[in-house]
Amino acid sequence: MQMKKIFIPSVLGVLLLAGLSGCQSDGSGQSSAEEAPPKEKVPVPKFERDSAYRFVEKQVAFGPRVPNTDAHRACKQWLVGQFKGYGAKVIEQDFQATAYTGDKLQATNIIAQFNPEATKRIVLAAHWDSRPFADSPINEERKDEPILGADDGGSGVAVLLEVARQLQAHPVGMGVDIVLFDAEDYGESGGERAESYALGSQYWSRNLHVSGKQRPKYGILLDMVGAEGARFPKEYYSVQFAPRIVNKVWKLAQNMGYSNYFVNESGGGITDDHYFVNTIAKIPMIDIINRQPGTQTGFGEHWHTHNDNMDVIDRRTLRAVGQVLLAVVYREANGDF
Ligand code: AHN
Ligand code: ZN
Repeated sequence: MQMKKIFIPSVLGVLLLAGLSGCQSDGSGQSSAEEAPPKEKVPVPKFERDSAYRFVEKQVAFGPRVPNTDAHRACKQWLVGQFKGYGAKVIEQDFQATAYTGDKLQATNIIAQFNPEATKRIVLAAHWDSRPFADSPINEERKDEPILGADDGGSGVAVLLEVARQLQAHPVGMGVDIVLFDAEDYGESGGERAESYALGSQYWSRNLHVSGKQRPKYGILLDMVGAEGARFPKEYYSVQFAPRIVNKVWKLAQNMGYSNYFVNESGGGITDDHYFVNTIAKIPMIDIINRQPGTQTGFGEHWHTHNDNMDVIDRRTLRAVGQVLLAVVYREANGDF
């Protein structure tokens, strides 16, 4: 395997460098017989949890990002500007969707491409809209008002923004498509109609921004990845559609010391954005999603309530997820994932 020479000087100071010396020659032109063949460790940038935390704060400061509102439009402009600032090619995939309420939603999937020409690609996703109501069955107050969605929406986007910032600082030899789906959370609660959710990912899956050789090999969806004490069991549809990816990501996370978050358990199926990417686009995509066994909803207590604000966000959770994601990306690019 080749070292990427241009990569090394700019990043030496900040990378997790374990094993880099294994690639260096002693000048003799031959390796000693006793030494095991040098196993090259992949340098992975450090995920800055404070930066990710600020990205959650920034989104929440716009107010609820509900389609057809000023906050939604303003946040979109900010997100597009951030990705452009990180050197990504940005596609605003506008679409109109009809919600189960009959509301016509003006919506936009935001796509940030790194190395847009590369044929080896993966996709990282989250939803950037927030829910127009606080209709959790355990919530009694202001049920018809939109939520801030610090965790439900904000956290996944924040992690991906920090990943994008690292992709600019430490260019990677592979294509990465970051896709922020819109209109995920305008769905009917408690209903049988799960397809009332995830309108943006349904649209994207029928109108991919890439085709042919540039289709992503697989994808990773983040949903509610910012709360204190988050637990990520292996979500059922992820295991059905992309078992190898699930198992590799969880094993990697556990080896990195994050087994408190990436628990070795099977979780129930969630009709989340990845469900439609798997079934419509036929791209294997897993979902990293916080499930809490002790609660009535199976999600965090703050889920679809007005408590989904900055108070529930824990930098350590953001970092665990973000650092695992960076490890996946940089290892995959090196053929070591
Ligand atoms: C359903 O409840 C059918 N899907 C949940 C997906 C979701 C909502 N993720 C965050 N908010
Ligand atoms: Zn939600």
